[in-house]
Parts: sequence; structure tokens; C-alpha cells
Amino acid sequence: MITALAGGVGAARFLQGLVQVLPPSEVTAIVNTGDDTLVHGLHVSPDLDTVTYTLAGAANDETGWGLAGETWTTMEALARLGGETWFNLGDRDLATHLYRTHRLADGAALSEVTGELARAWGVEIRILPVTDDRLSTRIQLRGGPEVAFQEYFVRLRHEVPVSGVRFDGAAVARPAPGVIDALEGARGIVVCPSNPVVSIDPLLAIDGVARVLGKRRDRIVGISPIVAGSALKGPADRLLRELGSEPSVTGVARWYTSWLGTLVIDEADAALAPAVEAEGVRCIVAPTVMGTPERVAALARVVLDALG
Ligand code: FO1
Repeated sequence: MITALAGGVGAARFLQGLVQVLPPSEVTAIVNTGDDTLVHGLHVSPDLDTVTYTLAGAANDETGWGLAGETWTTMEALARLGGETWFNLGDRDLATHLYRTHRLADGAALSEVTGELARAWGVEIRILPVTDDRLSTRIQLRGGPEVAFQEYFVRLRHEVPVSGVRFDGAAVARPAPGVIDALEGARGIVVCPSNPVVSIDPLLAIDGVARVLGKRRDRIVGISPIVAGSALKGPADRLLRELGSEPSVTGVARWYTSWLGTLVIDEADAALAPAVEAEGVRCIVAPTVMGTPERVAALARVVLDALG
């Protein structure tokens, strides 16, 4: 069994590669829920849905989130009513949020609903939310208020400087059923090329997760989400800089130094391999930009080889 720590788009693409080289039944993804939000009273789980839709081959490849071939009739009707439309919910995507919200209101756990949605989409890997309890990433804007994650990410287009991040609810949230077992029992743990600050850190904030990772260091391989000093998508580079690290593979190694065994960095960063190793993290240089399915599968093979 391979267990992956996953955020949204970068993780979903990597998992697509992993299932090209491993039977899906041997893969568990533990997914961030700190981005979850209530929109018009509906429970939206962006990272869980991005992973599910991508593995189902149904994701919108341009945005990375939502469904391919989506229509927006409901949003247009909502705009006519003067409703809030900065967080876009496509007509078909809405069915997922209606289903999830209804099942949660009926008393189902988020992990159960996630399994039901994955099965409905024919996704064979096991997708686990890191917790069934409330977890809410909060962003402290520099010189401004603290806002909910989606307000920072979508409404403010992550264009504003940040001075802090916290994971509301993490102190009392319990790991979802199966999460700790999946980390303790895995042959290897993969840290997907996700944002270290707002996708991977929320997972570590959940009781027991960091403790298990600390014990399994030599079985953990990560892929840097930073290539040549920039994030391929999203604000990981800026967040690392704003929160006192650096937007480089060295900064990523330093961020994860207490538990990461190996970091895979892109060929563009080969010169920084000694600096990564100086952080106490073994370094492997390989093509990491996931441009084609073949390249993603090759990256997955590099990671599996690193795990021995
Ligand atoms: N991202 C956007 O940039 N704009 C949107 O309007 C938007 C809507 C949306 C709806 C459902 C969903 O599952 C994801 C959505 N996202 C949107 C993406 C998402 O908010 C972020 O990419 C993740 O939270 C970061 O991993």
C-alpha cells in the first residue's frame, strides 16, 4: 500500500500517474479539508472533489477544479437575483455539493460520503478526508483582517500579502477512520506536489499525523511543488516567502525537514541538490513537471523507485 498526502490540483495530477504504475487498490490518498467551505448553505470540499473528478477523468483540465464541459445556468440565475457569485459552482458540480450536504445533514461522516462519491465516479483508489471533523484554514492578511481560505484564494485571487496561517478546529479534530492506519501500514508515503503551507500543513495539524510521519521518515518521499523558484500553480512560492522561508526547493526541504526522508526536485533545480541535502533531506533530481500522462507516470516511477 502506498499512502499519498494530497491537496488539490497538483496532487490529483500526480495520483493520475500513480495509478498508471500501481493498481488503484494499492493507493490511499489522505486529502486536505482545510479548504472546505459553505457556499449558499452547501458543503463544498474542493480538494476532495478535485482528486475525485481528476481520477474519474472528468475534471476541467484548464482550471484544474470543477468538471469538464460544465454549464453555469444556476450561477447566471443567481447573479440575476443579486446573489453572491464570486465562488463559481457549475450546474453539474452542484449535484455533488447537494448530495454531500444532504448526506452530512442525515448524519453521515464526510469520509463515508467521500467514499460514496468516489464509487459513483468509478474511482478505485481509497480517498480519505484527513478528518471528519471541522477543519478550516484561516489566512491572516498582512495589515488586514483574518479571512477564510476561499476568501483569500478565490475572492482575493491570492494576490494579497499574508502574515500568518492557522487551522481552526485542528486542536480538537480527530483523524478520519483509516487515516492513521494508512500512514502506519503503508509501504511508502508520498507527499504530492501540493502547497506545503495550505495543503500539507493542515494534514499535519490533525492529531497523530505528524507523530506517525516523524516515525516513518525513511519511508517518506515528497515531490517539490516549487520548480526554479516558482510554484507551477497557486501561491505556494509567495506563501513560503511571506512566512519566512524561501520559494525554492531548499525552502521546501526546510519546511518539511523534521519528517521528510527524500525530496524529488526538478532538473531545473539540479544545482540545489547539495543545499537540499544540507537540510538533512535526501535529494533526487528528475523531471517533475507533469506535462503529459507519460511524464506523470515516469515521475510516479521515480517516486516508487526511491521507496525501494
Ligand atoms: N477556484 C477559483 O479560482 N475560482 C472559483 O470560482 C472556484 C470555484 C470552485 C468550486 C468548486 C470547487 O470544488 C473548487 C472551486 N475552486 C475555485 C477551486 C478551489 O477553491 C481551489 O483551487 C482550492 O481550494 C485550492 O486547492
